Amino acid sequence: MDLLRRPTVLPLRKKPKMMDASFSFCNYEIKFKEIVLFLLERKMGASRRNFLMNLARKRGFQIESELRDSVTHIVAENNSGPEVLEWLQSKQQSKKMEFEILDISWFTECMGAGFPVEIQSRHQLMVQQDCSASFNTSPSSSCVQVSQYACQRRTPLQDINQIFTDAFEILAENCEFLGNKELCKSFLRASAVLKSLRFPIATMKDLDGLPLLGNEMKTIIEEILEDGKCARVLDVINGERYKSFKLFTSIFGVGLKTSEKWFRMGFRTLEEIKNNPEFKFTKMQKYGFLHYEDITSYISKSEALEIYDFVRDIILKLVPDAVVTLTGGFRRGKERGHDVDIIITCPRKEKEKSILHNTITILKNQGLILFYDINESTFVETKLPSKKVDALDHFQKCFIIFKLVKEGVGATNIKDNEMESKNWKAVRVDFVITPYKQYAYALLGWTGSRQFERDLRRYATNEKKMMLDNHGLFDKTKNVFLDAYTEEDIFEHLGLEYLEPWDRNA
Ligand code: DCT
Ligand code: MG
Repeated sequence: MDLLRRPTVLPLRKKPKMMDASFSFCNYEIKFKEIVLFLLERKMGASRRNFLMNLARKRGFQIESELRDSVTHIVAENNSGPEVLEWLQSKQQSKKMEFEILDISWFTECMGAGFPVEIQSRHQLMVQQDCSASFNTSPSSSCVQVSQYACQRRTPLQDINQIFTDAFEILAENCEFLGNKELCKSFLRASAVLKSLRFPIATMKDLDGLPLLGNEMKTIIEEILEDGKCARVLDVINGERYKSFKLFTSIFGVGLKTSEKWFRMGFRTLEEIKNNPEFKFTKMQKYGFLHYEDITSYISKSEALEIYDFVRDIILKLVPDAVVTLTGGFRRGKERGHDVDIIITCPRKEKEKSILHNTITILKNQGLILFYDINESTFVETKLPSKKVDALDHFQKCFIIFKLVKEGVGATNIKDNEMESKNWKAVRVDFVITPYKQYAYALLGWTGSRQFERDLRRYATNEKKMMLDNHGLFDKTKNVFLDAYTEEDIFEHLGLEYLEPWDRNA
């Protein structure tokens, strides 16, 4: 890990020449007027600090020996973000706290380049956020306050602990492929805790007070801190079973059961399966193979918005007061996704019922549907919410492979069988249609993330004696369903502070 390694660019001098900071400052031309550096002496030592300060000045950087208001960049060595904050807290004489808190690796790269290099997340010990707020909380107490439930933590998109969370998610996925649900859950919960942190884990001490990180998780984190990788994760990703399951489940319409069957039959590649005359594929799988390349490539936010705008216009012409919302990952602020999730309702009772079939007919007539599968509603209003955290909802929905024409949706006349000279892309789109009364619950459920939803349901059950799913919230103490017309209403029923969709990226 960069954070732990001593920089190799700058050698340690045994006896650096001690210099008066202000004197040497005057001797060199200031090339970079917008930034003022401050090197933290803690764990760096006075002599090394002096040497580095002098070097920076020679390179045209402004550098302060004291922490003054003019400082824009604080650089620390072998310190974690919380440790720097702790030190800053002890020096609270400075009111202005709008600086970057960076690892020495950024400084050494600047010295090597001879100019201030772009700050990347790997350089940041603390992400620039409301620094004064973090400043008021001691690092250890802020750790203790991390809730075990994602619905009580803010989890923005930027994940500064990705090196660990990626490892946990691979291990979770592997457990899912092996049918080990409990361990899968543990890895996902641990990953979600780390995703919510606003500082990178740099030492094992940074884990103090964090929930859901058992010994198994800590061993993995320690190994990554030491080696930058984890042997167990590498074994998984190179393993036959994981590779095959990843491949098979990437086909539209193929789940764990089918993957298990194919794996047991000895298949390892898509070609072996696709060309096997003995196999009977579902219609969904056939289209999954046909559009495999497109479907497994990412959808950009602009592509998602293009489809959403196009579909919404059609629906609003049919039912002017319909409510059409882009949900899923894109609503949480993601720039890329694997599908486009659209949720539809209408305040006029039962008016939503005609929307799906009419919209599909229009899209089909325009040649924009490559495949679709409608699941009719099996929703019963009086039914209690499901106890299973991963239960699917009963709303009417449609799984579509949409033909997104690259010059703009619907801009040209599209005929079938245009597989060559392709000016379009097959995109997975899901429509969900809900009665107005259940819309807020469905929107909350479909906004995700999946882990956020799981924790929300777990919180409702364990902490509130309530049952939550995509259809509603049932208060077991009062024996009533709680009405909600906005997501804010639901958070309020649960006694939770409202979290915006972009803070639900657990
Ligand atoms: N969801 C649900 N019921 C389903 C499928 C999904 O309640 N049958 C919820 C969980 C998350 C959300 O809807 C969106 O699901 P995905 O599209 O799978 O995830 P995403 O967060 O949108 O991410 P991606 O970019 O991979 O689509
Ligand atoms: Mg999605």
